[in-house]
Amino acid sequence: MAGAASDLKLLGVWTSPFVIRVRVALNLKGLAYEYVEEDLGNKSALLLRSNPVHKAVPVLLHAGRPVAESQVILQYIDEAWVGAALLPSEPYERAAARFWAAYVDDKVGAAWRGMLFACRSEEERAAAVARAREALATLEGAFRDCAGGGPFFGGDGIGLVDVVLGGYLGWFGAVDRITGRRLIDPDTMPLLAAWEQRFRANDAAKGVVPDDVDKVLAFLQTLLAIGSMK
Ligand SMILES: N[C@@H](CCC(=O)N[C@@H](CS)C(=O)NCC(=O)O)C(=O)O
Repeated sequence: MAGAASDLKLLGVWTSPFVIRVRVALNLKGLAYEYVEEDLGNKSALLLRSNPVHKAVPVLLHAGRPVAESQVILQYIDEAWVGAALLPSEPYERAAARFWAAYVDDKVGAAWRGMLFACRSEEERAAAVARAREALATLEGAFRDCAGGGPFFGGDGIGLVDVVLGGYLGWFGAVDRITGRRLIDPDTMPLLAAWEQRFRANDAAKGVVPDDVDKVLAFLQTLLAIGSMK
């Protein structure tokens, strides 16, 4: 163990997919931490000092030392503390999990920005939604291979790919409301739809993955007003 959990502070924003994944991982490890909600329109001195390169959340401070970039933080948590492992122990399986986690942020993450923050018209939003659906359909196939018959990408337990994708679920609900159609459509993506239910119901995700669509949509307006997440 690298240090006491009471040494942990997380700078975040409650809707951020990147923050949510870290919170789920901390919960999975059973680590207590102080959560500090940031205002992206008025970033704290601690955030600016802790992540001077990107000035973005999440930042995990461990005994005062900052770790930035959510996927780096996730791997740090996995290496620094025992408990439920996010990454498999077998090198090939670790590589596969890292591949799909990177894919989620490359494809789903880019589409997420396009669907909600960077679209200047409904046509642009629709194009981003189509890109998100395409990426999710690919992940439906990946789930079969990664899960090996288990309930999660990580197999029997929640793993790296689960927390990385799971962080976006609150926003998917908002997109569903805006477009009037499910992004993770149970008819075309039955494995992912069932996975979503299991992920949301897990104790580590409860209270962390937003489920109040109205509240998320109201927060979207705040973020758009300050020009965040472009
Ligand atoms: N690649 C980063 C992305 C982090 C990111 O984009 N965070 C957003 C919140 S969702 C942020 O803090 N943006 C700063 C801003 O909008 O000024 C990660 O994985 O941690």
